[in-house]
Amino acid sequence: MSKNIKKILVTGATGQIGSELTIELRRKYSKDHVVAAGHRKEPGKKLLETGPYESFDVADRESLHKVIGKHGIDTVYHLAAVLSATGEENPQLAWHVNMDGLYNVLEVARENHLTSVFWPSSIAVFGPEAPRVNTPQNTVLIPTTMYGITKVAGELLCNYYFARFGLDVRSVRYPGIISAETLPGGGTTDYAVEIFYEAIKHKRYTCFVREDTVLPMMYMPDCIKASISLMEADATKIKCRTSYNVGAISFSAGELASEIRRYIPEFQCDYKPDFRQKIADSWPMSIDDSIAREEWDWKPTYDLASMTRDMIEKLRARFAAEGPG
Ligand code: AKB
Repeated sequence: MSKNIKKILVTGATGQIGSELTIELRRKYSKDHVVAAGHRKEPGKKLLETGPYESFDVADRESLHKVIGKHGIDTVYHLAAVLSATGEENPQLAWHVNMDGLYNVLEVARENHLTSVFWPSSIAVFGPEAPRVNTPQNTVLIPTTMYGITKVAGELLCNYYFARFGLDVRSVRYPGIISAETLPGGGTTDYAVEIFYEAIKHKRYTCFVREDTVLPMMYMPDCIKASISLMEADATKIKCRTSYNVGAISFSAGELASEIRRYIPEFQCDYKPDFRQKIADSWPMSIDDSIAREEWDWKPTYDLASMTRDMIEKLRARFAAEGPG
């Protein structure tokens, strides 16, 4: 455990990333020092049994303020957000949750002199005008989704709070995250997780993007590593206060299906693109993360083969333990 034990609040702790990040932070810093927070979704047993849990809406500043005071929080991982596909179905909700939530976290952090804030941005900050291959850290940011717009505005807000108030806000642009614990909800990259569940359970999947759709992805252990190692890096190394590109793996939906077929040869995947195809087509296919690698030693561990092997092993073990149904 580190010398200065942090008191951490994780918002969005019932979500895909929050549920695993909370457990890892509890393992690393002691379970009583990491408060999980959720709102709409019921917390799982593991989250409730391993440490404190609070239920509140982060868009309600008073509740956030109270929780920060009650637990003596000094660090916030602010993950609560509406993702890209839900954001296109309900842009007003995306703006409200993503912008009011972030603004509240930054304001409460400023007022209470918190030590640091982590907030994830996304590859959704890039739009069709940015180069799609090896997309650079600094390029034109004109996203065409409400989610992407909230992420660009959020990056600028974080940069402002650092420059104007000295708040230590740090951020990475998450690609699609693949994981075996909690399903994602409402994202464009969700197919890359659903495909595993369906391949194992039913040996069939209908993918909502075209077979040749290539997007940047990352396996959960690398996502957790990126988030925590950025937060633990010496402040002098962090030159970017908007958000860092972090790359890991890029593959097409068809390549993922073929990799899964190495373990489930009878797996059949067909493709019926819906409104999410347009979102995917506006995003990068691969990411240039050389600045994160240089400044705070970012390096992913998993490639397509090792991620697929691990996902299949984990899900098979979980489904076997859960039994039929
Ligand atoms: C989404 O698909 O909306 C997210 C993201 C890439 O930020 N997974």
